[in-house]
Amino acid sequence: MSQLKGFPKDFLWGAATAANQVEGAWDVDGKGPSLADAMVAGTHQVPRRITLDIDDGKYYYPSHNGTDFYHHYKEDIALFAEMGFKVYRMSINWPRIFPKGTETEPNEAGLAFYDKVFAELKKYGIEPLVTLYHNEMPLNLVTEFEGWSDRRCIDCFLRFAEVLFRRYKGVVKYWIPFNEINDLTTPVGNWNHGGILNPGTEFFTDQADDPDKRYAALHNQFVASARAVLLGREIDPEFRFGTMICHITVYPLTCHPDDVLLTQQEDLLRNCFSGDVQVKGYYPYYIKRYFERNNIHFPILPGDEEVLRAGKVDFYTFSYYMTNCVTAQKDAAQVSGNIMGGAKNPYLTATEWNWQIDPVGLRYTLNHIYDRYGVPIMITENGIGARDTLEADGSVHDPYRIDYLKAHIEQMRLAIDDGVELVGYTPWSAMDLVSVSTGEVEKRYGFVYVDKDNQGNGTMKRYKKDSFYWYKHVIETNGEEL
Ligand code: BGP
Repeated sequence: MSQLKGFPKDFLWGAATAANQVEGAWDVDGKGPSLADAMVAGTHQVPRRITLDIDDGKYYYPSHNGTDFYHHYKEDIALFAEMGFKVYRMSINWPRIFPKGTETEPNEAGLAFYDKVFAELKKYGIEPLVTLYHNEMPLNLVTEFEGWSDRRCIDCFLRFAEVLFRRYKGVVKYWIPFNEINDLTTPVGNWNHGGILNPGTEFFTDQADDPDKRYAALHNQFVASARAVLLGREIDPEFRFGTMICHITVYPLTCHPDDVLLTQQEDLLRNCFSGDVQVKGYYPYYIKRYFERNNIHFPILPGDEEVLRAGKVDFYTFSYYMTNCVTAQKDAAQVSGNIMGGAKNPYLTATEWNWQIDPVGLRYTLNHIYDRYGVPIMITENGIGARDTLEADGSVHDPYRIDYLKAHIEQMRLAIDDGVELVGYTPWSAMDLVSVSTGEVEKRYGFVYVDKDNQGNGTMKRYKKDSFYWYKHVIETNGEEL
């Protein structure tokens, strides 16, 4: 591949996590509960229960101790540095800073934790990429306000953002206001993206839906994001903001025009709409018709559209795990996905959790996105959830993870050669953590193995997987040797 252009010299190699999935320490140093702390453990077969009254005696809640980054951050960041990370994507746990979300003064002990994390990253020259909202809404805002469907959340969020912007000016440059903001285009997004628990919802995978409320929540997040961008730029003109889209690229299952048309509609609604609002700054024509046809109504207040236009983001980021097919046929075999499944692609294999593996689809997606927006792109999540075995000598052999990442990085390189402005890559995940959809730790994603099982047993000791050494070499050679 040496005749290809190759990765730019300053390419941001690193990896990602989210606070609620790694930190643990859910009630330590003044932290309040987040909605993630109200999700009971599950598995691929057993759905995660949501309990507003957290009852540790009755249920096991995996985020309560996560993989204990809170007490291991020094050791963990040293491991990230050993791999040669240039960037670390992390989120800030909102209720660590505002335990209920409605306070006017932040919790100093919570901020002190992130001061230490950023100082540690700085020590190794690792650039932080900070997500402000990654499923960490204070639980109080869920019960008091019905989550993001209530506009008052916007001001609560802006107070949180302002505290961080002022404190970490000159420390953090890259911000992502909302993780996978398009998850609210699906009913499964109600709970952890919207903080909405409709009557009748017991389980994460099977939620009662009220589209008016759900799209009101999404609108409020668009406004909150745009206002955060405007405020951030006022505080520090050096700040750069990105959208973050859960990009589930879709193909027509057949070339029947009905399948092709359905695929286009699905792509516009799930993948394009939210990015269009955040990068282009307005609601696109097709979504307005979608709302009319489906009788969806929610308030857009005077001034909102101006704010969306003014508070556009600077760069585009997305998660990429799989692609799915779309068809008008009713009996097509199905596969799973993080926010939605789809029809099975006969040319692809899938993971144990039935997520289809499609590296070439990543090149296709990168070209599609760059053509649409023409702004710098980062892939902020990409990886494989798999069962790993810790050997007696402390080694972990994970050739399937190396194969998955290698195949995707090859396609990134081809996309760069196509002319796409890809500036960074933070695969999921830096270290083992709690899976969102199933609550398992044994659905492992990390380069670093953490000794903890699905029931919370284990020493929390860290071990370097084979993929750790492999990725270190990839970074050392700037993607030349995979
Ligand atoms: C994305 C989320 C991540 C992460 C990932 C893997 O949708 O942004 O937080 O968890 O999916 O999914 P899961 O944890 O369900 O395996």
